[in-house]
Amino acid sequence: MRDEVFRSPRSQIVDFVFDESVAAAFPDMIRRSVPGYETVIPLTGLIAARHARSGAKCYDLGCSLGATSMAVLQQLETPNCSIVAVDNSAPMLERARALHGNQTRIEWVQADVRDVPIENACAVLMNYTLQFVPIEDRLPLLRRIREGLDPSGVLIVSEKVRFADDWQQNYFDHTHVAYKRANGYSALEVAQKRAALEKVLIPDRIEDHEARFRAAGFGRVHTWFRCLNWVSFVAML
Ligand code: GEK
Repeated sequence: MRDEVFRSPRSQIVDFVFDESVAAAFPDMIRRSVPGYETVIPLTGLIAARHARSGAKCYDLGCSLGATSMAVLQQLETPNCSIVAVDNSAPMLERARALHGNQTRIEWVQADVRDVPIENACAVLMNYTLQFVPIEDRLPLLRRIREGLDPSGVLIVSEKVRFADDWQQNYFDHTHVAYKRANGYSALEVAQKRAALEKVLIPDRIEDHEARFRAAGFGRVHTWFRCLNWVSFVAML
C-alpha cells in the first residue's frame, strides 16, 4: 500500500505514532524514507546468522512488520535457534502476525523494548528503533542487552544520526529531503512528517553511539554501513 499518511494538509501536527495507518503503509514508507534500508535488512540477517547458536535466541527489537526477523530466518541454518520479535505497537504486531504467523521459529511479543527480558541471546537486532527510545533509557537498555548476550554474540543497531558540524548536518538534511522528494513525496508530506517526528525520533551523533556501546560493555564497535545520515553499527563483547 502506498504511503499517503502525511499527504493531505493538516491544521495541526501531532506527534508521530505507530498506529494503524502507519502500519498499513509501513513497507512503502520505510523503503522511500530510509536510504539503504533495502541493503541493511538482508545484511542484518546474514550477520546475525553467523553468530547463531543452537539453543539460543535472536532478538528483533522494534520489529514492525518483521522484515529483520524474516531476513534472519532466511539465513538461519543453525537448528534449534529461534527469533523473538518485539514491538510495542499493537497494529504493527497484528499485521506482522498476519503476514508471518505461520513461521514457527518466530515468537511475536507485544512489549516495550525497555521491559522485555533479554536472555540467552546470540544476536540482538535493533534496526531504526533505538532512535525512538528516550535518550536517558538508551544506555540502561544497551547494558541489559550486553548482560543477556552470549560472549560470542552480536548487537546490530541501525539509526538516523546527527552531526556536530552545522554544515555537515545541513548538507545531509537537504540531501535526505531530496531523496524523499525523488521517491515521490511532496514538499508538504516531507514537511508534515518532519514536524510530527521532531520530538519522537531523536538522533544521536555517531560518536555518542560509539561511546555508549563502550559504556555498556561492548569492546568491539564498528560501522558496517552508512548511507547519507543513516548508519548501521555492529557491537560485540
Ligand atoms: C524494520 N526494525 O523493518 N518498544 C518497542 N517497540 C518500539 C519502541 C519501544 N519502546 N519504540 C518504538 N518501537 C524495523 C523498523 S521502525 C523504524 C523499525 C521507523 C517500534 C515502533 O512501534 C516501530 O514499529 C519500530 O519500533 C520502529 O527493520 O519507523 O523508522
